[in-house]
Amino acid sequence: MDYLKAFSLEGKVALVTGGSHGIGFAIAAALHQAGATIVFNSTSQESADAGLKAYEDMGIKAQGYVFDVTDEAAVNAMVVRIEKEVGVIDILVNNAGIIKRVPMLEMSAQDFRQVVDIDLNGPFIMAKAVIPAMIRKGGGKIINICSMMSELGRETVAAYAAAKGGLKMLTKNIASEFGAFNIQCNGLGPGYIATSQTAPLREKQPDGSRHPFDQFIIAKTPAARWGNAEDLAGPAVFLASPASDFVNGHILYVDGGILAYIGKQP
Ligand code: NAP
Ligand code: GCO
Repeated sequence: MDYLKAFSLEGKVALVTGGSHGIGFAIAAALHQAGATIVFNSTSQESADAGLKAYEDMGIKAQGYVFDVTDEAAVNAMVVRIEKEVGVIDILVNNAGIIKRVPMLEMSAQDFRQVVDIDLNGPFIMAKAVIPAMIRKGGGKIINICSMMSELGRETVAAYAAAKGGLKMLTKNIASEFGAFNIQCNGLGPGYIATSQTAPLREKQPDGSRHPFDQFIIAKTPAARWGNAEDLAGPAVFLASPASDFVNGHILYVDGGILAYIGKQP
C-alpha cells in the first residue's frame, strides 16, 4: 500500500466552520495542500472577505459563505447551496467556537447558553446537515475541534468546559451512530494555541513582563511553548484522510504534552 497516498484529499470537498482565520484557517490551508477543495463560513461578510483574501494570498481558491452555525434553517439552506455550487461535503471540520471567561457566579444563564449554543449545538446542527449526503455518497469525515477543557476545568470557563466536554461525547456518539456508514467522527483537542481567542491570556503586563497565565502555560507544557495554529495542520490532514479510516470516536490531543504533565515546580 502507498501509505503517503492514504493522506491525499484529492477530489474531496472540505467545509471548515469559522475558517476565516485562526485554527480553522490553518486547518483549511493544510487540507487544501493535501488536495481538498476548501469551503468555509464566517458570521459576517467582512470576515468572510478577509478570509478569502488571506486564502488568495496563499494561492488558495476557497469559497466563503456567511451563516451562523446555531441557525438550523440557515445551515440546512447553506449546505444545500454548497452541495449545488461546490459539491457534496466529504469533510466537515466543526471549528467555529467562542469562549466567555467569566467567574461562574457572575455568569448569566444567557451567556452560558450562548457559549453552549455555538460550541456544542452548532456542531450538532452542522453534523446533522451534512451526514445524509455523506451516507448517500458512501462515507465522510467529521472533525470536531475540542479542547483541553474537554478534559479539564479551570476558573472562569464553566460554559466553555461544559460545551467542549459535551463536544467530546457528541464526537463519540456520532462515531457510534454512523460508523456503519463509513463515516468517521473524531476530535482534535488543541492545547493552548496563540490565536485571537487566547490573546488576552498572553498580553504583556504594564511592566513589560509576560502575562501570569502565559508563564503558567509555559510551565504546564512540556514543549515549553504555546502552540501555533499550524501545529494542528498535520493531525487534521490525518483525521480528514483515508489514513484514519479505522480511527473513530477518538480525541487526538495536540497540546505539547499538557495533559500528560503535572507541571514544572515553580
Ligand atoms: P478564533 O480566532 O476566535 O476563531 C473563531 C472562529 O469561529 C471565527 O472565525 C468566527 O467567525 C467563528 N464563529 C464564532 N461564532 C460563530 C457562529 N455562531 N457561526 C459561525 N462561525 C462562528 O478562535 P480560534 O482560537 O481559532 O479557535 C477555533 C476553535 O478552536 C474554537 O472552537 C476554539 O474553541 C477551539 N480551540 C482554541 C484553542 C486556542 O488555544 N486558541 C484551543 C483549543 C480549542 P468570524 O470569522 O465571523 O469571526
Ligand atoms: C482558556 C483558554 C483555553 C483554550 C483552549 C485550551 O481560557 O483556558 O481559552 O480554553 O482556548 O480551549 O485547549
